[in-house]
Amino acid sequence: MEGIFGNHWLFAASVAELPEPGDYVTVDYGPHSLILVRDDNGGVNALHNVCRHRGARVLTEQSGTTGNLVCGYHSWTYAPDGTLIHAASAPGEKFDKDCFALKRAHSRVVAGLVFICLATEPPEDFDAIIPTIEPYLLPHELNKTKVAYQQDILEEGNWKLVMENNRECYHCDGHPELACSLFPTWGLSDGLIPPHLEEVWDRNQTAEQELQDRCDRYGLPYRVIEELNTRIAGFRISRESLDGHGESFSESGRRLSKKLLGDLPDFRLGRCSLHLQPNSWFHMLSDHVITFAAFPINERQTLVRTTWLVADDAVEGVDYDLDTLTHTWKQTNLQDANFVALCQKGASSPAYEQGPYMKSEYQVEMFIDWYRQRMQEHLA
Ligand code: 3BY
Ligand code: FES
Repeated sequence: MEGIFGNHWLFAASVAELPEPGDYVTVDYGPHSLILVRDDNGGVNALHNVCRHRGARVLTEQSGTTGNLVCGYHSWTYAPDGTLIHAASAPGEKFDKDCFALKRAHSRVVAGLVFICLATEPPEDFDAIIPTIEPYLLPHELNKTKVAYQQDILEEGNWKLVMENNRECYHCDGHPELACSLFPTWGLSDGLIPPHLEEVWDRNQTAEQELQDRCDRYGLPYRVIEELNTRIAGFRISRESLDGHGESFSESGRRLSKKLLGDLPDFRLGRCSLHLQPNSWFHMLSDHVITFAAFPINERQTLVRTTWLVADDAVEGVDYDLDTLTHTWKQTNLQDANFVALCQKGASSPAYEQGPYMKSEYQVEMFIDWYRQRMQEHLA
């Protein structure tokens, strides 16, 4: 927790989860609890959810709207920027309210995604990746989206198992719903295609070429940029084709919401996917966005929060059906949660010995490398 979550920029939420001034969400990373509150200028304050009086949790709901933040124990009252503005029966001039503001964490918003950093001095390398990733993300205009649905799964596994599982599709035979649209050949390359996926691979190659032609026409970036183990803010970004109609994560690959996001010119834009170390991944489509965050609870449990965003003017029941919109990834997440729990159980056995990674698991290795390097630096 100290070496990774205490030192790096962490994904927390998207701006759609706190659209108006005063809107807040609370997020926990192990023992840390943070309040993210939207301020009047469109920024997001990140405050430690720990009362400066006797330490009570100040906000206990996962989300809501508030003017000031009032601790439920003795009513110490804080402004949305954390300043202490009221404490009853304070001991006269000896008590300086300015010394008891809620502690702040660093926060920043990148293309509508809210990140926090618990370190005193946040690593600067995050700045370096922003110009690279923003051109992929900005066309989806997350500031003009709303939350259609949020799913929390308490996974019975260490957060690293959650991330490892996300970084490969070697297990994608276990995702029948996802395999309709997300090519299960993801992570494979020519010469590594198992016989049962050869037909899918050919379709994948054709779809990829068509998508790239379309992106060239619209000026959308699609190239895979993979810096998963080289920088402090390790990432992978790309725009990749989807199977079938190539529009969205449905059985046929057709759109799941009738409203395009932002000013996107076409539904057939595949998925713009961002994988970020240490705790998040994102799929941005023409009709909706899905954000995924892993919040460690303890060494054996992780909360995985998945949020589906649609255009803010899309109407449920008219432009999208909630069950259909969320079906593929709800199922996929449950299947993944099961894989993670199985690994936690198996790897906890004294008989466990690490086996080799296969070629299509190279991104798991990159995650491990990233983790090992960061931990070595931290321990040094
Ligand atoms: O969601 C992801 O990004 C990864 C890649 C493909 C499957 N998987 C769960
Ligand atoms: Fe918050 Fe006392 S612990 S007011």
